[in-house]
Amino acid sequence: MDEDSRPNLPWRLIVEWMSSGEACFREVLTVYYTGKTRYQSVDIVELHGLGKSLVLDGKIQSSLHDEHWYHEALVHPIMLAHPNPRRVLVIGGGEGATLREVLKHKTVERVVMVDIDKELVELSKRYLSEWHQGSFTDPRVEIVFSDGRKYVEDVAEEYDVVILDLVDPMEKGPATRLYTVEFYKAVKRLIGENGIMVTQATSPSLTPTVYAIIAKTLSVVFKKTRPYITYVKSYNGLWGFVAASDTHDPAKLDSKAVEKLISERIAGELRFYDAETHQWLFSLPKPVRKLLSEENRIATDDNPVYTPV
Ligand code: SPD
Repeated sequence: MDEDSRPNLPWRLIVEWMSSGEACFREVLTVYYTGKTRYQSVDIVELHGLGKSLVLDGKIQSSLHDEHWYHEALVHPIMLAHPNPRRVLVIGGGEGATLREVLKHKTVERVVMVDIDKELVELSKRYLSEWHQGSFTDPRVEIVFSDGRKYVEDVAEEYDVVILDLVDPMEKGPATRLYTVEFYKAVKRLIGENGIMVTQATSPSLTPTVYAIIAKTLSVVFKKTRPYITYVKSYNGLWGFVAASDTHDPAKLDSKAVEKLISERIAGELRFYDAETHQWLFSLPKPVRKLLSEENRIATDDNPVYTPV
């Protein structure tokens, strides 16, 4: 295409495919880093409307504009639902923002973060200080570079809370085996009857079937599963999570309880999560409830669930 016939679009764009027929494009204002690790492509860029952003394999993972909507929603409801979360396991979360939120809880004595991609964590330390805010060097933290599935299957340690801060289950991505019934059974072995886990669960608006299958899969392993949602502009829609436990259910915390727990147990600023937001996260609209109630498929190692692109 010659210079004069270009459409009226900025030239440096990131194009993120939602399905085979839908994409979202955003102007790239600055490139801080672009390259490939052993596991994935990594772009750290300034995007129009989102600010500095981490993009893995072409998918925006978090941006300064609203990473706190995602990370605070992922971490705080289950941490507060557990009566005394001392030992926490985080799988994924290479930016260090999930660690940052976990470490705000005064009860926490030890956090193990397992990420398969050491190069990504090194890049985060160098370029994403706004996300980790020094969390990687907190004395309560141990970082393990390993496959999360293997770690969970092999480790003897017990945990109160497990947080799965993963990339989506893309067919050729590194996390597909972290969304299956076999994996969730292995997580249950680590947290026992009294623990609680949460996973990011893709989008009820963009990939509704994937979201519903993840929720259904957890429901065959745990006595209580609680899907919930937020909105994340960086992900172009609603974003889903599923909390699971044999004992605890974050949706049972009323506003008074959340307010009290926040003031007793959390040190540091919250920019997204509070008692009112908690109630909003767990109020699912009718179509999402219908979607979840009608799903019967589960994801297994032999028949995993994938996002469409
Ligand atoms: N489609 C983007 C999904 C991102 C989910 N994982 C985010 C990890 C951020 N720590």
